[in-house]
Amino acid sequence: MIEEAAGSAGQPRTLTAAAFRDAVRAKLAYAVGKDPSRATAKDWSMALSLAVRDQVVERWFESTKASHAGQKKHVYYLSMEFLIGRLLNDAVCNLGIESQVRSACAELGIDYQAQLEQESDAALGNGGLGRLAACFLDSMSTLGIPAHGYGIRYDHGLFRQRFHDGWQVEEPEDWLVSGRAWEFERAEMAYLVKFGGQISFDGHGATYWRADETVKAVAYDTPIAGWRGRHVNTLRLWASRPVEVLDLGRFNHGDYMSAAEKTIRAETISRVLYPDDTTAEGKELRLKQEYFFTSASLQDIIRRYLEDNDDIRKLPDQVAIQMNDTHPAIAVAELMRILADDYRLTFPEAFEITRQCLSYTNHTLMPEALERWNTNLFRKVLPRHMQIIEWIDYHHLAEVQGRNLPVSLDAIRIIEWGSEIKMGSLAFVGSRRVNGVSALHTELMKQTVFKDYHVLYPDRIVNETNGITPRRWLYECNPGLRALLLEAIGDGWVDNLERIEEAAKFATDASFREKFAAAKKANKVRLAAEIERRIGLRVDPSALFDVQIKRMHEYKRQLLNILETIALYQAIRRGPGAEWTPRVKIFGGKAAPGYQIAKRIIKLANDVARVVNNDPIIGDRLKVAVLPNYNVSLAEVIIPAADLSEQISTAGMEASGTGNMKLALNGALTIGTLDGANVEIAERVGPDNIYIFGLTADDVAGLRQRGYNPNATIDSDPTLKGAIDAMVNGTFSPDDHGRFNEVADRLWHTDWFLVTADFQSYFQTQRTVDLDYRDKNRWTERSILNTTKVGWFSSDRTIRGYSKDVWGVEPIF
Ligand code: BZD
Repeated sequence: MIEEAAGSAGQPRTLTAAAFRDAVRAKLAYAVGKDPSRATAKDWSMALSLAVRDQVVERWFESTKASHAGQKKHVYYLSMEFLIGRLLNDAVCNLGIESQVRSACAELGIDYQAQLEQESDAALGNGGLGRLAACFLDSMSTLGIPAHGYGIRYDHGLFRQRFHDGWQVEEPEDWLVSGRAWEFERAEMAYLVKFGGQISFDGHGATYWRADETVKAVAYDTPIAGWRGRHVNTLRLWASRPVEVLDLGRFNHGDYMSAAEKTIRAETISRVLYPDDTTAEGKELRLKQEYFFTSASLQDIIRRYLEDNDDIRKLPDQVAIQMNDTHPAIAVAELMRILADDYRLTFPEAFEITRQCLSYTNHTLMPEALERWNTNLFRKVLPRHMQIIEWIDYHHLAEVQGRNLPVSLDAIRIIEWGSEIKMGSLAFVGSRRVNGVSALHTELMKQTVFKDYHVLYPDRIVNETNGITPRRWLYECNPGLRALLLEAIGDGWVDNLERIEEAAKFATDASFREKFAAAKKANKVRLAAEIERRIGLRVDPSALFDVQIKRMHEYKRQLLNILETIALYQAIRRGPGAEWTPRVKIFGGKAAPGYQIAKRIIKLANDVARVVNNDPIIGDRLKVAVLPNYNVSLAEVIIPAADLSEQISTAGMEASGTGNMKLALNGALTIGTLDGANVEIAERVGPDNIYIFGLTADDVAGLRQRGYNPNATIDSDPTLKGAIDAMVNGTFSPDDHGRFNEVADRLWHTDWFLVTADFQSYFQTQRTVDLDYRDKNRWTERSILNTTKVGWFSSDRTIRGYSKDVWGVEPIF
């Protein structure tokens, strides 16, 4: 038993280093089964994690009791993705036991940092959407909002990216292989989920669904501790299992393969995360995944509700369910099905209750990324839900027809032309609130994709600008800056990030500035070492570190950055003697495996890097580091080291962005378009501390409507033309001159993402950055102002917004 004094609520308990050291030893022996002399680094890391986990578990029990006793409304966050990353340091920091843990490690002769790196990343997400869900879990626990996150326990998270000759190669990710300290399997918490089959009615109001496939959803729980361990919520992930472990009959007949067939079929559902952040491939399986986790979660929510309540009609008093994008939008039909078929409510009653419980967050306006399901496929997999959606569509249209409003009925149909179900429409119609993720994005939702719905339900759309947890994205990943802030203003900012502004007054204080610059430099040295370790490239830590880290996508315009790199390279070659500001361009990001053009752009980045980095004329004036396998852990090393943050999407296309917030909080200045949350960042840091360039969302819409001709732009801009020409004349691909022809052709002919239209403005702005970076004092001052002015972008603020505007919930303390 660990010796500790029980603290009062909200107070960290005291845990001695010696007690913790003994606990780790005990875990190593009795849980891992190893003697210290034979233990590997992995074994120690497991023992350490298990000992820390014990500390979380006690608080977890208390939180569970408190949320039951408080009888407060509970939040259920349904998300196909939770990109939580590593958990050990997060738990240690949130519990406030870092010094004890570090001392214990020192006494045991193990290196804490090295232990942290043993843990594999839980990469159960593609990008921003999944990471947002993870930040929200941290904030809900920190604020004491009783909540569950519900998702899928994929055997394989997002693929591992390797470069082979500069091309992206995808390898399976296997985060579960070496055991996981943080989760608890709940074999008893299992629900049946059905697919396919027939629906019949008994003539007395009862409906029967005879499915032709049934699987079991088994729960795995991970406790999520908030700041100072004040409250611990649960992330419950579902694994898909067969209902019967084995077909013994077939097995006994020697038919081993088909005996295992059902198991394989069932387990396939939670096998992989779809590595696609635009369109879903493997359509049927994806639909099954969506229904699988939504159904299990709703069954679980209702079971929990009925533990303390007996009137199913009052479900909305206790339950707020958030749909993270449309991936769980089938919840609209599933909740109605449960209420109508299992609890015998009428459809109108069930629909009202459903609409009171559910809300929906939209993360994209791109038409190709809005989910649609073919009705034949849908009917085959979910026949009962198809009937319910037809009812909702009919009922909702009838409701509108009676109101004589200026909307076209075709635009608000959920089922389009009888052949496709628009999941955004289903989610909208079945929700209490629908939110966008930045002010601009929400405005555009009202004006574009949800224009007609907004006329019908003018109060339904609300904005909740995204946020990031300052625990992971400053306190944990940037110990140097953390220490400086603690010394200067105490720790109030960690759970009230707006208080970080108290340090703004030090922006002109020479000694603070020096320490701030030193912390940044140390982070750059750390990143430089990581770059060398990963790709063998040596970079100078005093150069400007210019960072673009995000999924590879045409609208995010990595190509604009690469073209600027080429143009800069050409300019340096033409005049190497001029005064250049040394720059390291750092790229990180994965492309969806089927997204050919994005993969070619990765190849281009690597080809440009190879030529630039090996050109003796260039030397340290310009280096290009394309880092493979960008993930949460790598982000934690890159972000604290960045000087310049590239947020250069085509205006109107990035819903919000959250990397922009993380980088600004860690003192990087943004170069960006007026897109997504950049707009709100610019308002807060002020025009002197950000580099805004290019077309606005209105300009983009206007230009596209008028018809843009990239030809004229390219011909009139020799810098741009020179860069595009170099791309196609073999400068970077001597082995295959035609490699980038298609990339160039798109720029010349359509340029949907307006790379060429924004190039000149971007290139010139970068040259201003070059000049500004030379004034180190002034740059540091502006960097400090970035860190101290973006406190509003804490996900705690975002969660307070959802609690008030969307869920109607209050903290339990
Ligand atoms: O969501 C992203 C947006 O592109 C960002 O602008 C925004 O900041 C974040 C959080 O709101 N969207 C995604 O990350 N989308 C996906 O990852 C995704 C995954 C599967 C299917 C479709 C989209």
